[in-house]
Amino acid sequence: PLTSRPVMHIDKHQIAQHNQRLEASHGRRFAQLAEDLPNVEKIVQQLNDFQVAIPSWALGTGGTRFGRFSGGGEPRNLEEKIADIGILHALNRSSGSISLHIPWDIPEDYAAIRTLAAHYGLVFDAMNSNTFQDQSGQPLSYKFGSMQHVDRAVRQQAIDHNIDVIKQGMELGSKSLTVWLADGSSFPGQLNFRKAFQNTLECLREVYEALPDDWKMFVEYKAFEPNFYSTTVGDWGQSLLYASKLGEKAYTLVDLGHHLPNANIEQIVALLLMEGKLGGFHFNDSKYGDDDLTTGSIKPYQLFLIFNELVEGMDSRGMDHTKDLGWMIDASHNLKDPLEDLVQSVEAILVAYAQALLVDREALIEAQASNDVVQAQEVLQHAFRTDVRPLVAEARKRAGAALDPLALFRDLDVRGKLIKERGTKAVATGL
Ligand code: AOS
Ligand code: ZN
Ligand code: ZN
Ligand code: ZN
Repeated sequence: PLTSRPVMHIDKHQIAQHNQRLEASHGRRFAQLAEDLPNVEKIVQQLNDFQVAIPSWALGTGGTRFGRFSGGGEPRNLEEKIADIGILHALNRSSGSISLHIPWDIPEDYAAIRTLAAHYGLVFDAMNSNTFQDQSGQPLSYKFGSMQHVDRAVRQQAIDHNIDVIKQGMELGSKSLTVWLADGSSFPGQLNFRKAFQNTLECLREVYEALPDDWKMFVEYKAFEPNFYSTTVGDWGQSLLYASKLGEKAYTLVDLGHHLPNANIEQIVALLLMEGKLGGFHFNDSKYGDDDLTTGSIKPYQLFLIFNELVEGMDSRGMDHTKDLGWMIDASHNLKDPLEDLVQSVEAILVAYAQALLVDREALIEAQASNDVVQAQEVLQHAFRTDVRPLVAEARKRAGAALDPLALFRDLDVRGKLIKERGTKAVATGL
């Protein structure tokens, strides 16, 4: 129930004032860039339409297994998580949806939660199930896996949970279920790989059967962690195998941090798209493993190359950039203010997308057809090295958002106000 309306919110006047201050310098930089771009209006519109979902678990300070250092003012419940994303969306108008995690976010009153989200202009993105932890009062343990488990009763519990998550999502207007399984083994001999796969497939099938017709199921893969010898949905091949066997509503989900080092993610994306089996993304960045760092903070060129494949592949299949794939951030913030980190991540995603939209497709096709390796590289790097930030800022301005969301966040002392409203008490959130 909406007992208290949050005190902290950003209004149109604050944004207009902020934009007015920056307008002269922004206008100059945008005009200069626009002069050289034939299709600038179209690109700005595409940037305007692009929305990235925010996971409910990314709004508090994350941690590692060694510790967690809370920053204060963190959301204490689902209502406050929605309010935080409302703040973010007011600043950038590019993060108009929230992805819930069950059971971390069980709504008490679905209608009230829907109303609150709508108040901020937010909708509900993919629902996330959790069979990687034991919840208090849960009859059977997931210590040795969930859907892969040797005991049918444990598998049934995992199936039931996922079906329950679908039902909760239906109440909220969500249209997809993301299944990430921690299942696997940490020592050779622990698992029969084939049986683990078959058990998992059988469980996913039962969940798939419960999926409404207009829903999608995303099968997320991950190379390792928490298991360190094998993972039962360990790579895109295994995920694609499950998704293909399940049916047309099942897709592979790519989390950028879930590959072995140096994997060519852009090639994976291209082939999954070709097969019509790419479902969506979890954006983040990493140096080593599932580091869950700010998107674009470590390997911005890789992010651009991924978007380059996305734009090329989606356009060649006639797909809608805004609706046909699930775009979500999946990050954890150990050092930064979570909201500032998310502002940076959304910006990085839009920058990479804008750069990909700039790629001269015809020139690239020509270079490829004539084996002109040098020219092919030039075409891509020309787009990547263009400073597209004025395009992204212009798109924000036209959407009624802030030219510089991070600066406005700080000018308004949003975090200070949230701390006043909510206190400094640490609130444990997700992973
Ligand atoms: C775990 O490593 C995966 O990235 C999941 O997508 C996600 O972090 C988890 O489901 C959060 O609950
Ligand atoms: Zn993920
Ligand atoms: Zn992950
Ligand atoms: Zn991650």
